[in-house]
Order: sequence, then C-alpha cells, then structure tokens
Amino acid sequence: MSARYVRNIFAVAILTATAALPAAAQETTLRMVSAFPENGIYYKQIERWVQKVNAEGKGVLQINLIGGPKAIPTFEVGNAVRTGVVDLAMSTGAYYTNLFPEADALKMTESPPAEMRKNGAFDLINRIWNQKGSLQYIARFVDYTPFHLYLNKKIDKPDLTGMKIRITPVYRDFFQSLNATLVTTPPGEVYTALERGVVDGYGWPLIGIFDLGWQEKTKYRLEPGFYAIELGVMFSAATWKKLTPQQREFLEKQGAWLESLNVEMASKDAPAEIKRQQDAGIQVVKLDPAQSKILVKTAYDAAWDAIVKASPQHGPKLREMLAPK
Ligand code: 173
Repeated sequence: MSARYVRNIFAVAILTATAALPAAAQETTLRMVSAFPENGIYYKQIERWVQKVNAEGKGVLQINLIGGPKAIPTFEVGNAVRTGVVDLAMSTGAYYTNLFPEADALKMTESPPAEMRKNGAFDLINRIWNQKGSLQYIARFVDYTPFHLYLNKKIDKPDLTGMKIRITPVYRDFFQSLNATLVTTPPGEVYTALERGVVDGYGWPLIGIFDLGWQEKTKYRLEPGFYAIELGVMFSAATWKKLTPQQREFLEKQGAWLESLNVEMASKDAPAEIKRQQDAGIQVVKLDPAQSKILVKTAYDAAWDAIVKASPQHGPKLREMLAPK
C-alpha cells in the first residue's frame, strides 16, 4: 500500500466519521473581541483566559481572540455581539448601554458572582440581557475593586462645579449630580483629552491608569472610591444556543475559573497599584468621613435612580436583587 493511499484512506475515514457523528464531536471556533485596549491589564487577563480555553478545549471549542478597539471600537462591541458579527466579547455594562440601560447596573452588585448564581440574580440578568440585547452573560470578573475620580485640581468636598471630567456611562449620573461638565470618551482617548487640557480629570478603576500612560497627566486620586468594577464575558445569544450542552458546560467551567481570579486581583493587585500610584507622585485626596459618606451615597442613589427611571420594567427588581438592603 502506498503512503499516499494510506493518507487518502485516513482522510476519507476522518471525513466520514465527522459527518456521521452528532455536532457534539465537532470543534467549533468562535470569534471574540475585547472592548478594552490591547495594551491594557484587562486585555492581558482575557488573553490568559483564551489561552487556557484553547489548551483545554481541543476537540471541543476554540476561541479566536481577534483584538481590541482597533478591531471594533469600544462602544460598538455590544452591538457587534448582539448582531453576531462576533460570537463573544469581553466588555463592561457601561460600554453597551446603547443596547439597554440596565447594562450599567452591574457596577452596583454587592455580592460575589457565585452568590448571584445561587440567589437568582444571574438568572434575572440573563433574562434581561437575552430579551433586550440578545446576549448571554457567562462570567463576571475583576470585581471587589472600586472606581475612582482622578483629578488635576484639588477638591475638599464632593462638588465638581466648573470642572470638565471624562466619563463613560459608569460615572454619568453621579458626576452630573456633582455638577461636573461631562465629556464621554473610550479609554483610548483619555490620554489625548488630558494632554490637551480638554478635561480636568477622569473616572477610572483603581487599576489600569499606567497602561496608557495617564500617570504622567494625573495629580490626584480621590478617596473614597465607589461601585465595583465589572468586566463580563458575554456571548451572542444565537451563538450560545447553537453550542452543544458539552460546549456550554465547558465554557461555564472556564468562566468560573476566570471569576476565581477576582479575589487575587483585589487582595494582591489592588495594594500594589496603590503603591505604584504613590511612587509615581499621584497624591491621595481623602475626603473626611462625613463627606465620604455623602459621596458614596450620592454615587449609588444617582445611578440607581437613573436605571429605575430608564427601565421602570426591570430597574426596581434589579435594585432589589443586586443591592439587597
Ligand atoms: O472606561 C471606563 O472608565 C469604564 O467605564 C470602565 C468600566 C469598567 C472597567 C474599566 C473601565
């Protein structure tokens, strides 16, 4: 038997086998993008996740991580997943409020994702995400660290009158209630806005300002922080439905692994970041306890009020389930 013949027989055998087997045996490759820039810490984390998925998903499922905002601009990622231009993405609720306003509520969850799966909050989220965005939300990571207001002008009370602040929907209602003038930009445009003096400050999580060089243009970090960072892996609902039970189960397990990194992020990376900012000369502006309380309460009240107003249908229930009193 010639080698070529053997090869052909082998190829035919594979073809036949594949055709005869149910879809469960086929490896699927899914296309993924990140709403966060390629050179940032969040992108690195999702890259690490994709590597693990691909290593363990041989024969089951592979993910092709296409890129970040250079592939699809930050605020368009939600729509790209909704319409199936890509199969899944890493993004944050604030970046796809153009699909449905409830997306921004995830910054206000007060219990870990594992708990939210048990008490029904995850089901509620997926009902809304499915119905209003054709999205399936499978994993939430990087929480337990807050957002902050970074400033180049000092303040001593929660009042931003006369200041121009870079925002995304995360901070909109809150900073508006503090009287700021608002400028919305994706992360990729913050440096230029600071450099040109278009803004006097910006909202951003505790972690990540070094990724795009903002420390060079930042004098102060306001304490306390507020809310909790939410990054999510979400699928096009149509893609999710097409997967086999085995593939879905595999992905859910991988999602749980991603969430398991949350604690490490809060306990190790957060203190390291605080020190790094200090070493870079960024000063902490700390409000006194009474003003701090006002700041945090204003942050939550402003954001929940806006969500309830924009979504009378789901807002109150979300508030009840995500932030139980
Ligand atoms: O761009 C942002 O400031 C923002 O909304 C966000 C949300 C989650 C994580 C990092 C940034």
